[in-house]
Amino acid sequence: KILLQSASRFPPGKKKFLYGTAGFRGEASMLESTVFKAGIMAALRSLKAGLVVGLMITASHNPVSDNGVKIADPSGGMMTQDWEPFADALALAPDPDHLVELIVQFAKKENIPFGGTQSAEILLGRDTRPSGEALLEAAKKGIDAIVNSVAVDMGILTTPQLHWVVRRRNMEMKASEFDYFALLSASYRSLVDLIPTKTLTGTSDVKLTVDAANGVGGEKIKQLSKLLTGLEIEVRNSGKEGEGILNEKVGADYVQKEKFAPLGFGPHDVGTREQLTILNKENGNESSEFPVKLGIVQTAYANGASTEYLKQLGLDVVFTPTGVKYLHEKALEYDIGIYFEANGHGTILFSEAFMPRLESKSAELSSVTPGSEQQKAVLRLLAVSTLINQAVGDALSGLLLVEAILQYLGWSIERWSELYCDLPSRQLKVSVADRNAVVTTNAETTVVKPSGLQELINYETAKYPKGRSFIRPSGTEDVIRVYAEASTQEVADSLAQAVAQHVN
Ligand code: NG1
Repeated sequence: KILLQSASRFPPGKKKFLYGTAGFRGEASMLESTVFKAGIMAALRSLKAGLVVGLMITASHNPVSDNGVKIADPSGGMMTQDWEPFADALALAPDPDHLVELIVQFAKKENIPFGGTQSAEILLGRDTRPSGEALLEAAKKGIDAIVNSVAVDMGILTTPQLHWVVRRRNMEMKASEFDYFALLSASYRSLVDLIPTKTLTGTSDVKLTVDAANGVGGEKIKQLSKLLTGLEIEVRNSGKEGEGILNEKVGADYVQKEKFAPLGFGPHDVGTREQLTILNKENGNESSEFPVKLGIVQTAYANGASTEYLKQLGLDVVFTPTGVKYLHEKALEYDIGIYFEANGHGTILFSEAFMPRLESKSAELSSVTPGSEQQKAVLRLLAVSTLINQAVGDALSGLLLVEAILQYLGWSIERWSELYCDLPSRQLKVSVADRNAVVTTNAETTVVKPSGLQELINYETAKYPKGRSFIRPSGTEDVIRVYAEASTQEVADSLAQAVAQHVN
């Protein structure tokens, strides 16, 4: 009855949303009913697991007028894909009666202790979008509509922070925002302290300039930097009043897709590219004495030159469709699984089986050969495992890791970016009536539907030296994305245009 009453206050909007690449996303003013339903979903997920789950209100790098909602599973990862069809069904429910019927059926099928004594706890986070507060209220109403569910408003957080807090709460470990920053800064310090000679910096502080895209990260990185020693961080596009608009000509996604430096950065600033291939070199040495199954997971958007470079290093590179949920799942198959999307989303996972091996090796070496290079290498890996956010990737922890590695190697950022040269590429978006008319396979590199379209793409691609091109429906915007890569920028642009014409 409570559910029916609440649901009638959140009638479905005109627009239909599906749980896409990273949850439900779209124009903020259309999302209220969907976010309410996501609140219900999150409560059911928590009831089923008997653990804490998270619900995040964000649209990441999308425009400020958009918003979105996604659920963090008890592990701290993305919501299990098994529940996505149910999420879609709820979102599409035409009226409160259908909604309640769907929930009751699903609870039965999934054995969810619905209406019993089992309780649910859902941690809510949101980014700085102005629409966030009202949408968070809608999520709370959804949670309140499920008996014995408690919503805990964590305030403004980054998505990776919320995922981390959920993971740690369920591990019964300290899990406040301060604990997160303290862990990152301590792990960073351990890594820097393990550097034999500081070839790059000498004794002076290292200075980093960060583009915070006028978003939630601006304030958070300032808080983190207060705990860091030996590293000075200047934040540009911090999100403060008057600094600029969220994601407008700023941010990693903008830099990667448009190939411009963010606003506020000029020709004298370096390091606007997201490139984490160096991590592979750091971890890539397999020794038969301590075998490590290491894998790199990429998507089709990874520059072809990065894939070639990784393969030349003898590393195992595999591909999945776009979206952290897919990359993460694949990376879990390795002792150390490294995954990054071309726009910077990603992290490193240390498997549950591998961590105890690493810890016992560390204990063994500290008694047998304390201070040896081998012991230090193991300590470094342990510090990496706590510095990197293993719930879901976090640019804040990623940049500290990169910084520590560059210092360890005595490399400048220029030296790093010279490791290999990206192939020229171009990304375009094409608006179509129904983006779901395009169906792909082979990690999104081959079009299955509409028939004949892949042949046209092949025909265009074959005309250009080193040409590679694919299309796919976006999971976060109402567009078909076109990607093209070729030997020169001009050629990559022409190939992208030619393929886009066929999509049109
Ligand atoms: P879609 O809209 O499905 O392409 C985009 C990004 C993803 C990921 C998600 C979630 C590209 C090509 N796609 O997904 O990498 O970041 O948004 O934020 O960059």
